[in-house]
Amino acid sequence: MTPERTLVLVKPDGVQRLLAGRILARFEERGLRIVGLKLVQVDRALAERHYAVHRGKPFFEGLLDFITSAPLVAMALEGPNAIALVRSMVGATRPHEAAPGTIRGDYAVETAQNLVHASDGPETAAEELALWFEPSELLDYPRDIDRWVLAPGS
Ligand code: FUP
Repeated sequence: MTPERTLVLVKPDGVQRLLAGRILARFEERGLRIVGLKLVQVDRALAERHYAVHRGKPFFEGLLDFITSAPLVAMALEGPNAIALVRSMVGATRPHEAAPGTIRGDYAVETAQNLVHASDGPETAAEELALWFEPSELLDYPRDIDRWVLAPGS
């Protein structure tokens, strides 16, 4: 099938707790490829656009304060069914409802500091990737990448 692309953020709590590499490794170990990756100090305008769906909710201002408080890691991941796959690995929004084995289920206890953001559908993935990455920052691999990875030079 055609691979999908999705946006994942390791939010400031994840970077602060030195979990960015461990979280990225989970996605790589599962079989997703990195197609974009950067450390970002988010400004208020980007934060407001990213969380526009939550404008007016009681936690909105706190969410903006949190996401702009310190650098985060933004990544674009690619693979078959990447959007749903990543969501299932991240776990429920409220960590006490997140299954053990998910990222939030293994590392988080607070909803406001639940480590990771992941796009929740094809439309939001496309919108969020365009919001967080310039087109030139999203890279392609050779079409025969599996052969290239498994048997370099052959
Ligand atoms: P998710 O898609 O799982 O990241 O969850 P949402 O888009 O519903 O929420 C985005 C972020 O808002 C959460 F990661 C944390 C914050 N939030 C709260 O702080 N309180 C809430 O009741 C709901 C969400």
